Amino acid sequence: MDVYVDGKLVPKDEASISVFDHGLLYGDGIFEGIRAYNGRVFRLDEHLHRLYIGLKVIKLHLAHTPQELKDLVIKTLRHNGMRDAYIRLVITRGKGDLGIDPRNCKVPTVIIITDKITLYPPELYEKGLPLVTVVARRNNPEALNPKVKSLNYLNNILGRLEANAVGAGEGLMLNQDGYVAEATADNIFVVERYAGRMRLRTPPSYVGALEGITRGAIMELAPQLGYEVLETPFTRHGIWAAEEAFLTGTGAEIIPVATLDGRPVGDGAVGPVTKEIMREFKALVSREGTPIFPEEEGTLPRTAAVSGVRTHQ
Ligand code: PXG
Repeated sequence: MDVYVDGKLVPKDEASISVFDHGLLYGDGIFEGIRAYNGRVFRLDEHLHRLYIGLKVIKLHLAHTPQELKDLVIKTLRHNGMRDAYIRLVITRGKGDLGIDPRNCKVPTVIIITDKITLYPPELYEKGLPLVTVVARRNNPEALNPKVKSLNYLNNILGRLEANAVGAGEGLMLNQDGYVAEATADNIFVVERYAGRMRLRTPPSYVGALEGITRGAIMELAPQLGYEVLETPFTRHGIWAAEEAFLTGTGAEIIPVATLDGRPVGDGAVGPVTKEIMREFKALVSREGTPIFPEEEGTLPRTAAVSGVRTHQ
């Protein structure tokens, strides 16, 4: 597997950047985690959109246009002959000197890694994962907005260390006011019963959550399946009171939550709404996406939609 770095594709063991790169020295940069399923990159334009907004916020000017970057991602996947991949796109401020001033960095570093995917163990998708509330609060949006997928992940890593210490699958992060923000690397949804029907709720991004691409896909998909989605703040009470809860992320996809802080969510089993959303999300990723090998289009059988839900593209 070759890695794209600084304009070249090099074997992964030789891929390197300078120790003076400000991505390393200060976490000064933006990244994306993207998935390819069976020869198609899921929501590549949405990932690039989020990336370019992040770059704009941190005033990191990249000479590449989104289309050029998109072409480079596809080129790297084609070069490596990869149909299923976890793609890590990293843009750093580039090489500078030992001062934090970004003006020392003349050329941004562009890295594209296309690797295999490591998933949560399959039994967690069948039984749900144990989630624990961590003491570390999610970054205050006034300090570093969690909407920016920056190379500064220490806030989340501190949360993950707490979750790991008690053997939990993920850590639930609250914001400064005690509202549920997100998990350390995933967004959260609850399924609640209201007026005899089930509906979904997820924290709005202003509470302190990344606007996840998977979250966005679920917010589009759920209404097509007849579930209203509310984007309003809730505390842990909203999880205690919920029938079901699940996490969403590019790596995890949709993963059910079995317990919060040792207490079952709903009846503790994976609920029917979560199961339906998991199934429909699988169908969605297999029917849409940017083709890596467009010459195959029309010859490849596209997996049929499970429920005939409208396609995105
Ligand atoms: N919140 C945070 C803090 C994240 O880092 C998500 C939510 C979900 O967003 P997406 O756009 O992926 O639906 C993320 C994404 C990993 C890994 O290797 C983490 C993410 C994505 C891919 C892999 O742990 N986090």
